[in-house]
This record gives sequence, C-alpha cells and structure tokens, in this order.
Amino acid sequence: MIDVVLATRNEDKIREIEHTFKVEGVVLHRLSEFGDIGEINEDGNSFYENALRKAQIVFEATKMPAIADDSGLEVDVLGGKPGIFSSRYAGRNASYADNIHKLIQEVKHYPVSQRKAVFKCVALFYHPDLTLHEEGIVEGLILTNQLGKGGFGYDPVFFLPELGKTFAELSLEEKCEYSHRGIAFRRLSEALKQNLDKIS
Ligand code: ITT
Repeated sequence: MIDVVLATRNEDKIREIEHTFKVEGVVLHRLSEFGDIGEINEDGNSFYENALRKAQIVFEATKMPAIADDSGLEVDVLGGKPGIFSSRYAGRNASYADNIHKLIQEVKHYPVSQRKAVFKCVALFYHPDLTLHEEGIVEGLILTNQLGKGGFGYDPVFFLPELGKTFAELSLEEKCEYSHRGIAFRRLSEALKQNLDKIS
C-alpha cells in the first residue's frame, strides 16, 4: 500500500477528487490529518506550475507523495481571465458569490453565444522519483443568471450546451463524468497505475 496526501484545502475539490481518483494500492489522505503546515503560496504562472508547487510543499511538510489540483476558468472575451486567478478574481478573500458577481458584470454586455469559456484542471502527482501530470479541459458558455444548487465556485453560471445544464445542475457523479477535474483525475489515475512500480 502507498500513502498519498491530497495537497488541497478546498473541500469541494476534495469531494470530487475522492470520487474520481481511484488506484488500487493507493490510500488517499487529507491534508487536515497533518495539522497546520502553514501557507501554500500559489505564485506560479500556470496551472501546472501552481500544482507542482502545492504538491512539492506538501511533500516537504508530510514526507508523503502528494497529489495537487490547480484549476480555473478561462473566458474568451476576457482574454482568458480569470484563469489562474479564478479563486481570487474579486479580491484576495473573495467568496464564490463575489467571484460570480464580478464575472457576470464583466460578460453581461456580450451575447451568450460569445460568452465561450473553458474550465481547465491540472492534476499532478509528486514523488521525488516520479512526477506525473494530466490536464482536463471542458468547453461551455457563461450565463448571466445562476442555475442549480450543486457543485461549487462558478458552477451555477457554467453552461454545458450538449447537456443543456449548468455544472451546478448536475449530480456529483455527472459532474465528475463531464468536468475538467473528472477528466484530469481519471487520466492521472491511469498514469499512476502504469507507473506505480517506480515508487514502490
Ligand atoms: P487549493 O489551492 O487548496 O487546491 P483553491 O480553491 O485555492 O484550493 P485553485 O487555486 O486551483 O484552488 O483555484 C480554483 C478556483 O477555480 C476555485 O476556487 C473556483 O473558483 C474555480 N474552479 C475550479 N474548478 C471549479 C469547478 O469544478 N467548478 C467551479 N469553479 C471551479
């Protein structure tokens, strides 16, 4: 058995990752089991850099291989914003509601057909002898009215045309099937299965 720690403090992500990331022989631990490990600065220039930093910092603190998720929303008409700044779009301590409000203000002058956006997720496994990362991307449109009570973050305004629903209108199972995170962590599960012998 290999113990691995999830390098995120975001409970909403944890729920989705625990649902998606399943590798026989790997036991997932939560960061909360290790007490206070201090600040985790996310000052990288890409989802990949931020995911690598989070995983390395958590590895140093726990001495356990770590899995990180860095993710966000890129909106075409905003030149790819909020991107890596998705969690703090409306300010350092912004709530999900604050960020959605700001996003709606920024896109409301465009017709819905022009409000194209992608959610991206980099799922990364870090061990000094083995680093793996996989990306998941999903395309949608930004609504100016919020629909649904599920999910988190920008989910109530992220509309999937092929399903005719927002992410917040999906069950946990459905969201994990279609989402950037679901795609990235299924790929990471496969990659780790293929490489597990390198660290055991
Ligand atoms: P950790 O760094 O502890 O993992 P975080 O929330 O700060 O948690 P990120 O820096 O990766 O994580 O920021 C991700 C933000 O992007 C998140 O807070 C949401 O605002 C948004 N986001 C990412 N995935 C999302 C999803 O599936 N649904 C809605 N919003 C999402």
